[in-house]
Amino acid sequence: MERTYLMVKPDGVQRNLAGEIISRFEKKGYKIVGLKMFRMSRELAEKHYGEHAGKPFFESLVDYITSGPVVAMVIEGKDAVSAARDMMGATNPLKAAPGTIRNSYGIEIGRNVIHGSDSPASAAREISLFFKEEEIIEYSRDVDRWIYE
Ligand code: IDP
Ligand code: MG
Repeated sequence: MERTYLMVKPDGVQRNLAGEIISRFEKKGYKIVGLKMFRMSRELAEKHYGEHAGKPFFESLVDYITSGPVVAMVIEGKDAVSAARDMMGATNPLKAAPGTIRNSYGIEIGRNVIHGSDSPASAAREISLFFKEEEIIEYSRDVDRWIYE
């Protein structure tokens, strides 16, 4: 079992898509083990997107991600990192495969509705950046035997 960090970005929250997006991961069968809403500070945003520092879109990316509240979650399940990336679709919503979250709800790369960790290492880093240990809830679900064989 693997965990990944997902975040409905400020445009997704403003457009009332948070519930819809959370629901996709719930319905697939992933277990939500952390969930909260907060507004990111510039300091945290610059840390989170550190790999993009210096790129032409960096300042507007930080403006965007700090422009309003985000809904952050940690989900757990088989191959959660890569499966969630597939469910999100390509970074540019116009290039994202039909049916993916970014294809369904976005048009522009700078308003692409959701963030998801791109590797298990990024997931570990991002989960610890945004969640305290006690905010991650360990629990079992009876339904798991109907999701996993
Ligand atoms: P990802 O979110 O699919 O992992 P990254 O390349 O890590 O994509 O970029 C992080 C975020 O930065 C993207 O989700 C998007 O919001 C923004 N971004 C990436 N490339 C561009 C660009 O060329 N113009 C504007 N924003 C961009
Ligand atoms: Mg990325």
